[in-house]
Amino acid sequence: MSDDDEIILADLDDEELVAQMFDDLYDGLKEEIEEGVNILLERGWEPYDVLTKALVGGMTIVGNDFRDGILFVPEVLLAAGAMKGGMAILKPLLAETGAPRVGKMVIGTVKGDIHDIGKNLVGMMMEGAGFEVVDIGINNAVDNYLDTAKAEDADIIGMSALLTTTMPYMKVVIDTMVAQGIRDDYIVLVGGAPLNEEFGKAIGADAYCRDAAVAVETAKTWMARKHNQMSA
Ligand code: B12
Repeated sequence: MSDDDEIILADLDDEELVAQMFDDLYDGLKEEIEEGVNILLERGWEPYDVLTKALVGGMTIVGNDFRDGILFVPEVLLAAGAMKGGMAILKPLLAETGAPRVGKMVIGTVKGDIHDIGKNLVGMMMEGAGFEVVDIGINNAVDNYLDTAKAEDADIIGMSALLTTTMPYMKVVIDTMVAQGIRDDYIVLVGGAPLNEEFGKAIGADAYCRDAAVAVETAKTWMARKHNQMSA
């Protein structure tokens, strides 16, 4: 095919379209990603499937090539921008479940770290599951977490870190909570690609969650425990 031949996304079948969306995400083509998301939704795809199969799937490829030195920061930023375009369309749909408010979460990326896609995804999924989410953005110092959690009367503090150099900051936040005698006032959930279960335990978090779906399930379980404790 010559470069002049436009690919008509709507003419592709689902499998071809998702493959094309992987390419478009890789190339940072925001409008094409938004169009692809809309087409899949029109074809009856669940918003969650569009998110995980088309967008997160595409971002995984970007992540691998970034790791291997094939892609660089400017390209990854463009890909992230395209991903966010698609996520913006899905956000209201994921939040539209009409579920009763089951708890409140303050979520943010830790100090020194500006990665926010995973955090945003967790926030969206939590909202979709009926949680109220207060997003404090990126690069958060301990006071941002604790002041907001107090002001908002939150149940859960969620911390995200994507760098091995920033993940230890989660312990700073938890240690500060212990020092202030407020550790048990909140459920602390942590996540981000370089973390694991062991790290979560070592720093004193309540749970490490490998992805947004696990975050929702874990948050629900811990909220149920909290309610049981209160009524006991
Ligand atoms: C996109 C990206 C960027 C973008 C970020 C854009 C943005 N708005 O977020 C840009 C280009 C800015 C960037 C910059 C950098 N990046 Co970067 N980046 C990535 C990349 C490719 C993808 C991350 C991502 O969005 N993944 C998709 C989301 C959906 O997944 P996720 O974040 O893991 O989130 C899921 C789970 O982890 C979990 N989760 C996440 N957070 C939370 C929070 C809670 C509370 C819970 C419960 C769950 C949870 O649920 C999420 C959804 O399922 C990763 C590669 C990778 N494999 O992760 C590198 C990566 C994280 N980056 C890396 C590096 C080195 C950098 C830079 C230092 C590069 C540089 N030389 O400047 C800078 C750092 C800037 C800074 N100070 O933060 C390295 C880190 C290596 C390390 N050992 O620390 C990685 C691993 C790439 C690599 N292999 O080299 N990056």
